[in-house]
Amino acid sequence: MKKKMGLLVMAYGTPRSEEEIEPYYTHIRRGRKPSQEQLDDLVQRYQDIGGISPLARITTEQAEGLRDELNRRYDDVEFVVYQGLKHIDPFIEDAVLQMKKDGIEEAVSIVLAPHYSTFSVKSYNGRAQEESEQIKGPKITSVEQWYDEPKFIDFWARGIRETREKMTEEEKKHHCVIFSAHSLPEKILAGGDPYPDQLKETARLIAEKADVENYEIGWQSEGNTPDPWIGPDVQDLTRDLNEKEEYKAYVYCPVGFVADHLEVLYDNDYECKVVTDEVGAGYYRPPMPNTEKPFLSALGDVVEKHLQGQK
Ligand code: FEC
Repeated sequence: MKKKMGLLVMAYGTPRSEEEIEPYYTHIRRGRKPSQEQLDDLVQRYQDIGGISPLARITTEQAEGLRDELNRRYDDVEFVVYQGLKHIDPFIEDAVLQMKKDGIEEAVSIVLAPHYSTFSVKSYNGRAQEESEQIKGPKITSVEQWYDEPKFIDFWARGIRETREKMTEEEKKHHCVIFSAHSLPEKILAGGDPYPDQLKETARLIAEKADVENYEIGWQSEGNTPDPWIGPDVQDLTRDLNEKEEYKAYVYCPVGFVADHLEVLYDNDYECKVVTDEVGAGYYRPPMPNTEKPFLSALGDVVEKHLQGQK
């Protein structure tokens, strides 16, 4: 008989209806309700990308796709998938509890975000471990990072090459690729957080693989708080580059994310496009990993290496 193993796939989560926006936003703000103005602004951004985010559907499909990928690879193990979300149900704790109820004794967890930070991946993994300790639940081992996974790098490199094919001859000669991840408060840097260096390494590997001539690192989607956030912000960066270099096009690669969602569809496709229109340059963004087979295969490699003790 096959051994059953829990596959805990953790992700940010998104409201599934307009009514869920307020509780979701309150959870992101650690229980502080947003003001009416902040809420209206967020509701408007969701409306601008079509009402709600496609993230809920994509996360489910990614989790199921990874389960299927792993079940194809292992003859002696049956992976049973559980989705655990950071800011909406099913929360990470709900998923761990469900595994326990289902009699799962051993599980592997992965966060659908490539770069490790104390602010993000550490908190996902910490919540899963804490819940499992409290309920004497399944023994969970966690993947911590996968920013340099070869098939993940190949995915973006291919996207950039294909994007270049769509450019005019002038754009092909004078363009800049901007690799980005979600900004975080600058205070994480004081503790030596590896997040910025991991983003740099992802960018270096992709740029090398795709023969990118000019590239920069930027940060995006910073929160609405008084703290200083890691910069440069991708919009400011574009304006600065335009003054210095006069690129004819910019290729935005939000490699810190893995799906089409608000932070990409609004912050890149709308906000960055406003800037490229303003400076008269072309706007390009290669497709996100979503449920593309090579990406699911990259995640499969990550979990397999982790189970072999290599990651
Ligand atoms: O619904 C969707 O389509 C978008 C979902 C979404 C993803 C996402 C990813 C990350 N965030 C990270 C950190 C922060 C910090 C704050 C913060 C605020 C928001 C707000 C929304 C939101 N985030 Fe998010 N993030 C997504 C959505 N995020 C909505 C609130 C409104 C706004 O500021 O725009 C600031 C919290 C505070 O106020 O104190 C910090 C990080 C990631 C990438 C890693 C991951 O996926 O976990 C880091 C997707």
